[in-house]
Amino acid sequence: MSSFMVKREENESVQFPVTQIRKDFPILDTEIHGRKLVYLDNAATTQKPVAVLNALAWYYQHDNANVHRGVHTLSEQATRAFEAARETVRHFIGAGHAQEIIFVRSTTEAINLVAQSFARPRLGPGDEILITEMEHHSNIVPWQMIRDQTGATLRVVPINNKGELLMDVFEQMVSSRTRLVAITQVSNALGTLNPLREIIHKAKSHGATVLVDGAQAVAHLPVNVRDLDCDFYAFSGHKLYGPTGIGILYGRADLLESMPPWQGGGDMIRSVTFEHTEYNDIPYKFEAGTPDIAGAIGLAAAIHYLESLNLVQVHAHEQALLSYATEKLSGLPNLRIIGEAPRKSSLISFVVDGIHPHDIGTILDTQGIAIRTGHHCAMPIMNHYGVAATARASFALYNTMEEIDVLESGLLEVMKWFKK
Ligand code: C6P
Repeated sequence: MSSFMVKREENESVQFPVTQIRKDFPILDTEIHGRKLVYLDNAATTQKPVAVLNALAWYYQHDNANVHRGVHTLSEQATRAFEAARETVRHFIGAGHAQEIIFVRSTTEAINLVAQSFARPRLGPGDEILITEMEHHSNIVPWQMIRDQTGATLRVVPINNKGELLMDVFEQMVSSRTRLVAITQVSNALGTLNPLREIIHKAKSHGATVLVDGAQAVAHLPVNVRDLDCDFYAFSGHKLYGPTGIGILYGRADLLESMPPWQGGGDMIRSVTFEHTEYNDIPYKFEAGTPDIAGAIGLAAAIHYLESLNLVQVHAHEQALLSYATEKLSGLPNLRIIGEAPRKSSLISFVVDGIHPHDIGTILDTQGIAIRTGHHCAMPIMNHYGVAATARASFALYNTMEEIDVLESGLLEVMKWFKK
């Protein structure tokens, strides 16, 4: 079954062209240990389509120059392409203005920017930052640093054993003391899709600012930051079929205007004397130094590619993969799925009694199957479930039902191997 029907509306089915799509990703033809690669580590990073590889090569072959600096033609071409990429991102996430899109290195850098530039100057003793038990370390450690730097309190909304946020506890915890709610849209360790609208609405009714970690969401479901009504939204290009080294911070213009820059250097200034520096406008105020120009252009190419496929259909395809994988893996002996929230995005974490996740990952690799094993930079989640690590298969738009069958057989092999 290399392509199959996905339900888009109740009465409408469309063929998701996965066989065709796979041809856009040359790396998927790779053999690993003599077996066809089955790449199921997409939550760590996605593979890149030819459109992205070509955009990078084209930029370096035809347009390469520094941006915002030169009057020469190449610099103007590079600047045009870089700013067009910003506009592509703006449109993709439904932001109101291109100046609300800041190019950063990654989700991690985006969150640290908000921590240091938004939270640090504003927060003090008595103020509270609310995060959740299912956050990635990138959305925990920067807030611990702010807690230590400002005297604010860091509070953590717990989850239940299915991996859902305890919304009643959240409602009790959020108050007029809550200055910031920083929450993931999709958990990278559990797959849980959080009820963001409800959370943002509640947080805002208490006057809190909301940052959404969209690292695991933006490649899998349509995102509109204005519909969500979040204040900040962070994501990484490399989980969205784009290059590594480029990420996005969306921030509401009025908030960005009110925030000091967090790094100084070229491009973020209007004028400099030894006595005084006048900062540039947003977004440049937050983009000190030469940016990852090729990365931004590659990210825009990835977004155009994804938009050409229709994210609603991509989401339906990945949901079909997730339910098929859940059904298959649930049937395997001694395998326990970690994270069984009713609303999940495209990944499945699991443990097998008596077999360390690293052994599962290593043996699957000998069969050409790439999954991730470990704590997934979400150690508090591991603590919640009393495990040191999990194995995780995560899906992308180019994965197929056959690959899930291969994963299932691979896991049966691993289990046989350990019975010997
Ligand atoms: N999760 C994973 O395998 P960076 O490294 O900055 O691109 O993304 C950080 C990050 C932030 N939030 C969430 C929810 C994430 O999943 C990640 C990255 C990878 O799960 C690498 S640990």
